[in-house]
Parts: sequence; C-alpha cells; structure tokens
Amino acid sequence: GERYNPREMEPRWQKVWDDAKSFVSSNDDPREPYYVLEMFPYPSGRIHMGHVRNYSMGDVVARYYRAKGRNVLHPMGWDAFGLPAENAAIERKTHPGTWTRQNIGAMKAQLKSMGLAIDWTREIATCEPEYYKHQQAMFIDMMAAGLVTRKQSKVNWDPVDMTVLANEQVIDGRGWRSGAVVEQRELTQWFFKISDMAEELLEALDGLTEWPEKVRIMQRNWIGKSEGLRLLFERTDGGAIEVFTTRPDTIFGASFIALSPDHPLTTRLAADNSALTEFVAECHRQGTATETLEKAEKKGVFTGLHVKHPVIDGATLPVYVANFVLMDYGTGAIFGCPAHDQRDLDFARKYDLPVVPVVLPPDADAASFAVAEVAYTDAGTIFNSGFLDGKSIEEAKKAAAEHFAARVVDGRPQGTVEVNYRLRDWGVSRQRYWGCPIPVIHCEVCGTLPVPKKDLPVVLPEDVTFDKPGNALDHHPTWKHVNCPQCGASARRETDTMDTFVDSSWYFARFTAPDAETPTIPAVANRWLPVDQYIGGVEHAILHLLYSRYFTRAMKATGHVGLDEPFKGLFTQGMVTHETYKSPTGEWVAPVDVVLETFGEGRRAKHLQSGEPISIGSIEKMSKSKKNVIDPDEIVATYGADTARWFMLSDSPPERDVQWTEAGVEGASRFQQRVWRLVGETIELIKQSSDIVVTSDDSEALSLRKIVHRAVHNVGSDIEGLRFNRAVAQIYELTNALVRSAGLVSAAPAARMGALREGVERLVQLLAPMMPHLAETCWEALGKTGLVADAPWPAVDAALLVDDTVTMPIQVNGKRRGEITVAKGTPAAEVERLVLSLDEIVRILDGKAPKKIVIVPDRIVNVVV
Ligand code: ANZ
Ligand code: ZN
Repeated sequence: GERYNPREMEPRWQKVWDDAKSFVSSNDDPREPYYVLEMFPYPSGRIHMGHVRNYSMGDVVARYYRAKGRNVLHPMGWDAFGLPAENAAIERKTHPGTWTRQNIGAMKAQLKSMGLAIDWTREIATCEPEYYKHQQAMFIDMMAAGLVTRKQSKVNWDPVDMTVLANEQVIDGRGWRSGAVVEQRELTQWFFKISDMAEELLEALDGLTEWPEKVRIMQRNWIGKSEGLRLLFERTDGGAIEVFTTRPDTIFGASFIALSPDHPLTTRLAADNSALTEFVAECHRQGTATETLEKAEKKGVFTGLHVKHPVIDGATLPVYVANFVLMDYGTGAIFGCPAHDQRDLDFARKYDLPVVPVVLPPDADAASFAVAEVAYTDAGTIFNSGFLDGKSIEEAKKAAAEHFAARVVDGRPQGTVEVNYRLRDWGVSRQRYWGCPIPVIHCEVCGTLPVPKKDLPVVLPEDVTFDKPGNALDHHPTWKHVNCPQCGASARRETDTMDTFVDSSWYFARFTAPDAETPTIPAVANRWLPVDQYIGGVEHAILHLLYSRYFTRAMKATGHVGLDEPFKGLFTQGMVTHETYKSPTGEWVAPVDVVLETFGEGRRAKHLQSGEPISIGSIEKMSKSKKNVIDPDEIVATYGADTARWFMLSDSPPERDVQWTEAGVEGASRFQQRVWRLVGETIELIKQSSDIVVTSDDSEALSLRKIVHRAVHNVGSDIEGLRFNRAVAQIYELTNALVRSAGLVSAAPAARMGALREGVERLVQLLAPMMPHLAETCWEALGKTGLVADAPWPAVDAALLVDDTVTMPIQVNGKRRGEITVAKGTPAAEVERLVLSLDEIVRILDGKAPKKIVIVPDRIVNVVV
C-alpha cells in the first residue's frame, strides 16, 4: 500500500474538525463537565518544544475525556502583557501591541498545525480591553472589600535612566541599559493584602491531594509560617528593643543584638553618627532581594548601645546594625546566637563576639563540644543554660516563653508568643506601559478614588513613544489628566499598571464565559471550576499558583465565583532537553548544522557545511543561548504533528525531562507507518470474508480479544493517571500482537478475523488522543462512519480482563522441555494440537510421531517418544 502522508492528511483533518466545530464546548451541555487547561503561553513569537510537550499532554486528556462522554472545556489564550513587548518596541520601533498581536497570530497558526482539540471560540488575550476591563472592575471590587492597600515600598531605581527597573532588569546590581549602580527608592505602591490570607492559603494546601507533593512543599516554604516570641531587651540607657525569635531556647547563647538598617532606632541613631549613616546607605545600594542578602558578606556597625542580658544577671549585650536583618519581617531586630545560627556565626567571627554553644548534639560531650565555622542547627539537649538545662529544644522553647511571659519590661510582658509568615503582601504596581492600567484617580481634594465602573475600561493610549526611559504612560502628554469623578476638579490618573501575574490569576475563570459583560457569570464559572487538570511547568509552582489561589478567594469575596481553590489536579511536566554541540573554536552549534555518525561503539559529529569536527557536549534544557533547540515547525513540516506529539508522550515519564533525539523522532515516524500498514493489511483480509463475527468461541480469537481489551483498559487508566509513556508502551504492545495475528489470520475462521478487526479498530481509538490525524485517516479507511474524535471510548468486556489462562509445563520422556499458556479449561485435543506445533517439540520429534501424549487439563503435558 501507499505510505501514510501526514503533510497531506493533517491539514485536511484540522479543517474537518474546524468545520464540524468538534471541540467547541457549550455552557448549556447537560453532561458532566471536565475542564483541562495548560498554562497559557506568553506570546514571545514562536512556540518551542516545551509548549509542544505541554499541549500534547493536555490534548490527550481533553480528547480522552471527550470520548468518555464528558463535556470537555479545553481553551487557549495569551498571557500578553509584559516587559518583552516594550523592549521589542524600543528595538524595532513598533508598538508593543503590534508586536504582541503579530506574535499571537504566528503562534496560533503553529498551535493549529499541531491539531489540538482546542475550543478556539473562547480564545482570550490579556492585553485586550475586553479582558482587562473586567480585571479593572474586580480591582475596584477588591478595593471596596478592603483587599487592596497602598503603601510605601522599595523599587529598583536607575539613577541614570531615571526609571524604575523590574527585578530582571537589574543585573549584578546594575541597570541593564545604563550600567549604573541601582538604588533602592521608596515609592507609594498598590498591594493586594495576601498576607492576611497566609494561614488559610497554608491550611488549604492539605486539601490539594491531586497536586504534586513537591509543589505543596514549595508553597508551604514560601508562605513560611513560624511560631516564635517577641522578646524585649532592656537598654542600659533606658527604653527597650523588641526582637522576634523562633529560638528562645537559645537565649543563654545570645551574644549580640542586631537592628535592621531601616529600623526606626537605627534612623534616630544615624542622625548623629556618620559611620552609621554611611553603612545604611551602603545597605540600600545593595538592596534587599533575598538572594543578594544570602550571598552578601554579613556586616554591621556597632551603635554604642548595650542591653541587659535577659537571663544572665549583670551581663550585657552590644547592639549592632546589621545588613542581614530585614525591616519587614518580625520586628526588624534580632538577638544573635552564633553557635546555632550560621549568619550570626559569620557575624560573630567577623566582630569577635562570643560563641557559646547551648544545644548539645546527641552524641557530643558537654565538656569538649565547641562550634568552629559551622553553626549547629540540629536537635539536641540544652546545656550551659541555667533553668533550661537538660530540656529538649521544644521543651526549652516552651519554658523560655513561659518565663518571659511572666516578666515585665517597659510596662509590658517581656515575651509574647507570635506567629509570623514570610509571605509578604503582593505588590502589584508596575511603572510600565504594557500592562493593565490600575483604575484609580488621584484628586487633591477627594483623595484616591476608584474610576467609576461606567467609565471602564481605562484603555491604554495607543499613541505612545518609547524614546525616553521609564513609564510611557507617565510621559504621555494628555492621558493622565482627567477630572475628578467626585468633585470635577482636575485630577491625575494612576499611571502604574498591574503586575502581569494579576492577568494570569483569573484567566481560567474568564474562559468559562469569555464574552460575558461581567468578569464571570458565577453560575457558569461554578459549574466548570475548579479546573480538573491543570498542566504546566514547575517554574510556576510558587508565584503563579499561589496568586491564582489568592485571587480565586478574592473573587469569591467579591461575588465572582463560589469556590476557594482554582485547580483540583495539578501536573508539572519535565523539560525538553537536547545534546549540545561545539565547534573547534568553542562556539555553540545548532543541531540542524550537525551531522552525527557512529563508529564502532562511539559517535562523532561533524559540521554539515564545513565538515569540521564538532564536539558532542552535555544534554541540556533546550535554550537559545546554547543553540540546542529544535524548531517545532520544522519537525511538523518533516514528520508531521502526530509524530512530534507521539514522541513527546512516549519517551519518558511526563514529570521527568525528555531528551529530544533524531532517532527518537524517526522511531515515532516509523511506528506511524507501521500502524498504517497494519490497517491496510487488515482491510485486505476483511474484504475476503463476508461473514466475520466478533466472538470468543475460538481460542486464538479469545486470546487476541483478551490482549485488546486489556490494552483498552490499561490505556484508559494510564491516561487518567497521566502516565502517558505507559499508555504508549501499551499501544506498542497491542500493535505487535495485532501485526502478528494479521500474519496468521489469512486462512482463519471468521471469529479470528472478527477479533482482528475489533483489535485494529480499538487500536485506532486508543491512538486517537495521541495521533489524532493518523487515527482519523485509519478510521475512515476502515469504513467507519463519523469521526473517531466523536466516537465513544471503547467499552471493556470485563470478562475478558479476568486472567483465566494457565501455563502448563511440557515434559518429553519425563524431562521438562518447555511450557505452553492456554485458556483455562482448554480441551486436551486443542492443547495437543498446539503443543505439536511448537518449534521446540517439532525439533525433538524430528518428523516422527510421538508414541503417546498424556494431558492433565490445566496441569501438565507429557509427551512420550
Ligand atoms: C535567635 C536565634 C537563635 C534565631 C538561633 C535563630 C537561630 P524563621 O524561622 O525563618 O522565621 N530573624 C528574626 N527576624 C529577622 C529579620 N527581620 N531579619 C533577619 N532575620 C530575622 O526565622 C526566624 C529567625 O530569624 C529568628 O530566630 C531570628 O533569629 C531571625 F540559634 O532568634 B532567631
Ligand atoms: Zn475630587
């Protein structure tokens, strides 16, 4: 027969699905809903292999549940605001919107060429006013509900370009364009009060049982709950300093107090202390990003102040200002216990402060145990600690807390138990043009007011220029000048736009009613949500998911949805990797320019054009910088979308990385042709017999049917468990069994022919979620009516799943020579016929007839020669 031609068939079926609106889902469909969603892409210009992997998985799930009779929602959209569009605008002198919309067009065509079962009628792009006007409405609702606040917060300030920089625009502490040392500046900015919800967001993680444990752990750590003590230290000169500690058990090991550079006491002291003033300025230049702080050397300045040691009579502790103490955590002040905290230890060694161990490791000796360069942070018994001696850490924490609660310093209890969260409020202000305008007006008389809802959307002006650095909205000559909605006086529009994480925190809800006049239609959203299966990269495991969880709660509080958790099932897929290649001069070489050869056991590479030797490097995540990328378009053009999809699903467990190889793709492509040949041969066979029936009367028909039904059952459960590679392996096995039996079946009874036909049809159906175009072509060739995409998932005959075969040993003259597996209860005559056809037995008999064959049904075969 003819080879299967994906280039011809794939566009054909895509059009058929489109014309039939096969994947358009209705909100009124009474069937049980199923919502599958892949994280929507940023329209950077082209899709990459990571997208192909992500969407192939989601598509299998979508097509499978559709076949299972669910009303499937599988939408797609664009996370379309963000900095790259502004950069492109500067570099190419185009408008960010033009660039973004062009990219969306190109990427949509690419996605369509993959044959994804997407409901494109629900497409949304977050940069369009039809989308962001609803976001503005919800912002106003959230303001009214007290979920929004405005406060001072630090930004990265480029003093040369006179502009606020995003974190990713600060490289090694310098502005990416100007190269100037970046400063921290205080600006009044907008915040969502997510920290109010810290406890709830933490507790609800326990209910997310269909999330990977590692993601839940990351979220837990990010929220960072810690139970500790606010503790007052009396200053020797009067007054008190309050610290936050989670380790009051180590109080006898305290050797200094450290204040944040931004602590009010620091500010007061710096007023007449130039060394301190200079140090504070240095800290501000360094910034407060967690990473910078972790890497930076621990430094400080002595203030000249002392506090009384709270448990050692007569002793005092010096008070420092230190760069590693943050103002927005705890109280902005700490007590340092160098023996049991690494930062404190580094600090103590630098400033020659005492290091007194107070926690004794389980096997250590109290007389000789000392801490040198590594702080001891594990479990142990408290020692060197007066009334705490002999206690475990937990017991000592409790005892210390009780001790300090009963004392009074500065007219207050010396110690108060307090729970702290690392989670900060979500700062959503961005001093950028290409984002959703924050719908607020500042009036000198009336204050800060929301834009009246009837005036929404606050549309981004089109006529902007990017010739000077900073926020193009702010530079616009007229846009920000408006009249106050309350008093009518001239007022100023807010020029901050929202963090693009806001856009992606509710798009999944918008998909449920993308044309609604309100952000959602709550009844509709509640029917579809939560998303049954969300699939995306683990890089979004923290912020995107946490913000979406928060925003869903905020939408509930403002009446837009009726649920707390947006994503019931979450799956994070691994990355797509590829070998790297380097030229003799050390430059990265792209895979398309490399020819690979095998010699003996090894492999070598040369340059396609120049022939020069190329060295084969490590396997890395596909990235432009290492040039080890494969363009999905080229793969689709050469092998077809089905092959790319199949390979992406087949090669490794979906949560792991998958290595893209030429050999792998070719294997997938050969498999496609193999299926097509099998279908062709089967059609030829079926044509010869007019009376085929599907029954299990014949034992070979029965064993084939068992293989088929087992495969249907397993592929279904593997897809439900997102074990795509195992589903693929099942399909390979089924194909092998069918190819084998197609070779044997030609002169066989109608029952066997029937079993073969059933098997091939099921194979096509099992393939349909993964290689949908091939499956449609085969379905049509088999003479089936309608689309395989519309065919219900095949039913499994439970009787055929029962493992009712037996393996009987075969003895020849009392010596074991082999075995045979047959259905339980197979009659002796049938077993005899099968045994005599086995290669091993044929060889032993060597043309002679056996003297006798004794068969104990279901037990053993004895051949006497
Ligand atoms: C004394 C102590 C002894 C501490 C010891 C640790 C170990 P978590 O658990 O992450 O909440 N800390 C408190 N406020 C801080 C701030 N604003 N900036 C920097 N560090 C701060 O961390 C709590 C611990 O981090 C606190 O417990 C405090 O140091 C420090 F062997 O107090 B600890
Ligand atoms: Zn006013």
